[in-house]
Amino acid sequence: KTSPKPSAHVAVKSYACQRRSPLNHHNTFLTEPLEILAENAEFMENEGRNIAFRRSASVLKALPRVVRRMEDLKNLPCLGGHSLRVIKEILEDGASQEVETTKQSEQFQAMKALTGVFGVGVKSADRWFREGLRNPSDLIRTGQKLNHTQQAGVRYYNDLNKPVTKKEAEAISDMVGKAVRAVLPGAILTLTGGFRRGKEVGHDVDFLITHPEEGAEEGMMPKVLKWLEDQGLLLYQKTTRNSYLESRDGPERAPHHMDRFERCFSIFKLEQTKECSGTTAGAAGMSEQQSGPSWRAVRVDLVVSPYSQFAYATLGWTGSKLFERDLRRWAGQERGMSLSNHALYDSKRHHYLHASSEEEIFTHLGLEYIPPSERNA
Ligand code: DGT
Ligand code: MG
Repeated sequence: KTSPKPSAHVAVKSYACQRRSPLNHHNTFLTEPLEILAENAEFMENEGRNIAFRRSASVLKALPRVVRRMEDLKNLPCLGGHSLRVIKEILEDGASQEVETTKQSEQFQAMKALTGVFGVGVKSADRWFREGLRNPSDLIRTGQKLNHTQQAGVRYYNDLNKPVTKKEAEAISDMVGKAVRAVLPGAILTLTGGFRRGKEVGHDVDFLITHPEEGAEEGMMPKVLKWLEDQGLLLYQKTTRNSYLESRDGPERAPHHMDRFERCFSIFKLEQTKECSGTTAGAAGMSEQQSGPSWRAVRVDLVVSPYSQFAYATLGWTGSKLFERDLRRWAGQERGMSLSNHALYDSKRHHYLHASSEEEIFTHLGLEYIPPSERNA
């Protein structure tokens, strides 16, 4: 037997789904710079580098105390040479040159501003950047061809880049709850995403809808949307159809990250109380948002799931993104299973594993249960 590790060194597991990652941790001064580099790698479409920096940051989030010396990082998984150099520089000089240069770079700033438009991905943003465009006003000024989503994204740019508070999420939850119960009594609405993990603010509000009677949920999305529309609560909506049932290959064949639930990307019109309404004057060229400070636009995602898949859908939509990614990786690499937002498939025994709660899914995967508030990997 080997002697136990000195108590100064904490053991941290290598998959994010094996760790507890609280919302508030001790090493923000290191994780934020690493996440800047991750984001920049994302803008460069360097997925390997993006994930490497995200993993490094995530490991530091799970530590029970502040990192003060490089010594403190001994035996920790997922910390590559590049991340270690960045951490060392921050510990020694208070900042990393590479991170500071990245933050100041015209490309990083432009990519951040352009991908900050709802409906704009890295590819379009990069093309526009290379054409000399730097921000959403440039898109309008130069008359770029925008799809409906991007038009809404530009129109509500300021509001959609303002963090959504928990209070606002609760107000929207009340509205959606009313809509859901009005069109289908007995339907269940769950708040997912970052707010379910205990975040105080978010970039959107995520919901999952189901009904205990299997099949009753079918066709409810258009009805919910019509109800909301009739109340004047929707500024924008785009529904993508559930293609799970029609799919010829089962979920085990579908790309892991792919989700086939009926889903609606929407923008809500949220009435504001006097004290929370700041100025909502649009940026140059985005003048349609002049209805005064009485309301704001909020991004809302709605997903409808059959009851039989509800546990998997809940787990899949609660995040964080890295936690989800590692759950799927764990399932595949360590268990020979395939996990999606719909189901868990045992590839060795050739069958699906039923689950009616998230706890059961963790058990199927041979993982200790991690509550949503500790999935902030
Ligand atoms: P934020 O930025 O405050 O809204 O933070 P989150 O964690 O709520 O992030 P969000 O809203 O982008 O996504 C919530 C979770 O939903 C995320 O952790 C994974 C899942 N998710 C988001 N988009 C997709 C998607 O297109 N397909 C699938 N399968 N899952 C998704
Ligand atoms: Mg969210």
